[in-house]
Amino acid sequence: MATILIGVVATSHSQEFKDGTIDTGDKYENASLEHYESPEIIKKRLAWWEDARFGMFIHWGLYAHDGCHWNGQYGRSEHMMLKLQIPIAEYKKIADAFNPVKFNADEWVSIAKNAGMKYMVITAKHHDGYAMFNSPSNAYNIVERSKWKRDPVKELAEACEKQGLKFGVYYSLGRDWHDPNCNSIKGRRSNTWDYPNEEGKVLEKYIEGKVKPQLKELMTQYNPAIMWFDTPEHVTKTQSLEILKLIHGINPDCIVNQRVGNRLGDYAVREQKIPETGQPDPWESCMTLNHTWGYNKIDREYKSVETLIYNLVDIASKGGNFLLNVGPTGEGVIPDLSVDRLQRMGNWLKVNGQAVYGTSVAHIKDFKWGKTTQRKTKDGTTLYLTIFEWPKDGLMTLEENLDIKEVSMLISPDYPVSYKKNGTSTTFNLPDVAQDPIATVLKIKLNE
Ligand code: JFZ
Repeated sequence: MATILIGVVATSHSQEFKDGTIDTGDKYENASLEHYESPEIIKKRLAWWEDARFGMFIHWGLYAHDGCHWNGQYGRSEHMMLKLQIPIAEYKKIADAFNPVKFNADEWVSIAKNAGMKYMVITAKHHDGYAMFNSPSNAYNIVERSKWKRDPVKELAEACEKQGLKFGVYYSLGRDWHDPNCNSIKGRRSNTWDYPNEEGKVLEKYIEGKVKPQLKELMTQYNPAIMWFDTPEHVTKTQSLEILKLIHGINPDCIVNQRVGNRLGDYAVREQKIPETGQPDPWESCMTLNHTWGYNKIDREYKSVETLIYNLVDIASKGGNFLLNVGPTGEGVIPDLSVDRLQRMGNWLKVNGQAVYGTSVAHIKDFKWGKTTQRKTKDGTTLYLTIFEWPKDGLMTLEENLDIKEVSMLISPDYPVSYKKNGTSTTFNLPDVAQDPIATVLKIKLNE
């Protein structure tokens, strides 16, 4: 967990932001979470998750059918139904046609595993309200309403179990464009074209009639290790607490993210960005590979593998987790450009994963060549210095008086790295050029 504590900004009133969302906690970067349980319970629940560091987010739903297009119009993102104000009667036709014949759960899980990811979170229900799982309580679901009739959430849960990844589900809480009672942000984020009477909507009816039954199904059918909520918006604190208790009543080990609303949940979420420093709460940064969460056939601008590895190590150095998104196609295929990036991240992690998994924040003064992490065991502390900018002539001076037992590079463990102590600083003599074109990790075991 992050050990740096920074100023806590507490605001009790909810506030509306420019983009129309309502504050439910995660925009106040430095605000702390509240818990209904003891810190020990939460720490124990998060133990595997804090070691994992890297997970796969999957946005997959009807919007992927034609890559965020509908009837020749561009729907921009997984928000296509709202953006184009597609009537439910029309959107249902996508459901009828959805037929991801190439879907293979084991393949998706292998892609995640080869990338070095330790967990997976898939959209069980996004804002369009369509359940991508078998939902006996609500017929608007993939098993009932698609040619395909399979349950990808079940298949992925099983494949994760088989291949040793933790499995989680995403559930859109405060937005549901299929439910007549889900109101959101004065109509700007809800379905007002099918259900124009925004004032007549009763969120409670939606929570009781759809959310709770579906959460019970998700919990009992797939036993997820994580419930990843989104857009809590008008959900009250009482409702957030009821939802948490419903989940923990079925599985007390299930991790819940902050977007269960009202500053509750086990960990904080940062979206599409990395904070400047460590955070008071356990945290996760979720990010897209290109610009869109759901599969968008014209969005081909991808982050480079260098940027992605930098982001992962940067996040780890601040005590956080990286949840990196893929948007599979309507056929059920993770796009090649995504697989390529993930595979190369995995190759780097095979050599350098020690610097990421199970590490914590290290406090090295003025480390300007990259990012640092550390691992503390009963045998002492090991520092990992991930170098992205190679020091000139291979000479790297840390303003630290280090009591060193052993020092080596993970990529070339036999290369004799020498060092010289000079009062309060230590200078390492590294090769003239970087050993890894992306990042070279220097591992320093300290005497303690
Ligand atoms: C939400 C969704 O609307 C989006 O489609 C995607 O699923 C993403 C992971 O989550 O978008 C948000 C939610 C919260 C913020 C921004 C976008 N926020 O608090 O800044």
